[in-house]
Amino acid sequence: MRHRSFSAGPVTSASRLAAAVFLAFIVFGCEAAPAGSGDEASPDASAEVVTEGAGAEGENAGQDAASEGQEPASEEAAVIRLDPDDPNLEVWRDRDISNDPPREPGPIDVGSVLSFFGLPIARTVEDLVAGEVEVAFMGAPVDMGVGFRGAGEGPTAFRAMTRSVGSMETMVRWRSELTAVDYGNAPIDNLSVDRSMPPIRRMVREIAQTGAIPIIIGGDHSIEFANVAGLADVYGKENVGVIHFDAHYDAGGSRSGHLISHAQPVRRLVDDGHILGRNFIQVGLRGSWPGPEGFEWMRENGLRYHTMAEIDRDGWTTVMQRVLDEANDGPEYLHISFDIDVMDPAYTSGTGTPVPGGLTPREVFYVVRGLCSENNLVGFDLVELNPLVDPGYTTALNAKQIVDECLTGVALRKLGLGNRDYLSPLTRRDTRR
Ligand SMILES: [Mn+2]
Repeated sequence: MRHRSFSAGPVTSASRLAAAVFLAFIVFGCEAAPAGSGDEASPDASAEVVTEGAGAEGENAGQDAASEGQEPASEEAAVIRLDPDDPNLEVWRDRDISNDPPREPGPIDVGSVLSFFGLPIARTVEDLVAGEVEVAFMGAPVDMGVGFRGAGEGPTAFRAMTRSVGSMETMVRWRSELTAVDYGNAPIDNLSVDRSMPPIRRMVREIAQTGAIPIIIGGDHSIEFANVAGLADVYGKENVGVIHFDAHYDAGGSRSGHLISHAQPVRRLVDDGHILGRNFIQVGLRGSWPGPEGFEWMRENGLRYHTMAEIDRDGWTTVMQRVLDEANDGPEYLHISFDIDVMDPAYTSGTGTPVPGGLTPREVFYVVRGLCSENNLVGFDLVELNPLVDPGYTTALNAKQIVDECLTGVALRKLGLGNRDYLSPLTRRDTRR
C-alpha cells in the first residue's frame, strides 16, 4: 500500500521532527510487535492508520498558516487531524483486564449471561490455550464502513439469538464435539473504520495462533480485510482461500481517498498481497454493482465468481457443486466470509444494502455445511447483520443458523463424516415399509 508522508514545503526542522515522531508513534507505537521483529503483520496492520490522518503534500504549510490566523492554503489543508496529545489516542486498542479477579487461565462459565451460543467466555490467549479451545467467537462491532448505524449491534443480536444448537439433518451437535468459547468483542475506534482494522486483525491473529478457528460476527463487511489479513499473518500470505458469499463484490477502489469500507475489503486483500485473486471465490452477485470495470478487474486478477444469473441459468445444485469443487481446488486453508445480504431480502431485511433476487435459507445452509465439512476451515465471518431493521428477527435467526450449519460441518469433519451429502440415517426417507 502506498502512504503519503507528512513532509511539507516551508516547515522548520523542528516541526518536521515533530511530524516524524508523531508518524512513528502512530505506525509503531501501539502494536505489540516492534518493527523488524519478524512479525511482518504488525507494521503493515498499524500502517492502516496512516491513511486517515495523512493528507497531501504541502498540507502542513497550510495548517501552519491557519494556526497563525491566516486563511488555509487550500480546503484540504483545513482537514482536522487526530490529536496526538490526547492521552486516549491509543488506549482503546487494548482489552482492559486489569480489574479481572486473579484466577487460573481457562474458559469461564458465565451462566445465563448472554454469550455466543451460551458458551463460556475467554479473556486472554492463556485462556484459549489452557482450555484447548478449537473455536473462538468474537464480535467486531464496526458500522462506519456501511455508513449508518446498526451493523455494530450485530454481535449483540447474534448473542441473543443463539441458544439452540444443531439440527436433525445430521444429528451431530457441534457443542458436544468442539471446545468453543466467546472471546468477546474486538476493541474498535467508534469514529474510524480505518483505525479499527488493526485491533480486529490482532485479535483474529491471537485466536488463529493458538490453532483455534476464529468465528467473527460483524459488524459490516469492512472487517473481512482484518479477518483475512489476520489469518494470512498466521498461515502465510497467499496460503488462505476465501469463499465470499455476497450480493456485492466488495472490491471497490478508492472512495474519496478511503481505502477501506464495506465495499472494499476484497480489493485491499488482493492488492496488498494477502490473498491470490484466483483463491477468491464469489457467490451470489447480483444487482447494479459492479459494472463492467468491476468484472474486468476480477478477471484480470483471476477471481472466480458465480452470479445469480449463472445460478438462475444452470441451477443452484449445479453451481453449488462448482463452488464446492473450486474450494477443493485451492490452498490448504479456507476462510468463509458470509455477507447476510447474499440471501434474499425476504429472509434478511435486517441488513444495510439489501438486493432482491437472492438465495434462500435452504440453499445456503446446505452449501455452508458442505464447505465447512470438506475443507480445512481456519476462519469464518458473518457480516452485515443489522438488528435495527430486522423486525421479526428473521435475519438474526438465519444468521445464527448459517454459523450453526458451518460448525456442524466442522464437527462432521472432526468425526470423519465430512462430506457435502452426509445426513443422519434417521432423517433420510423412512424405508421400513
Ligand atoms: Mn459485503
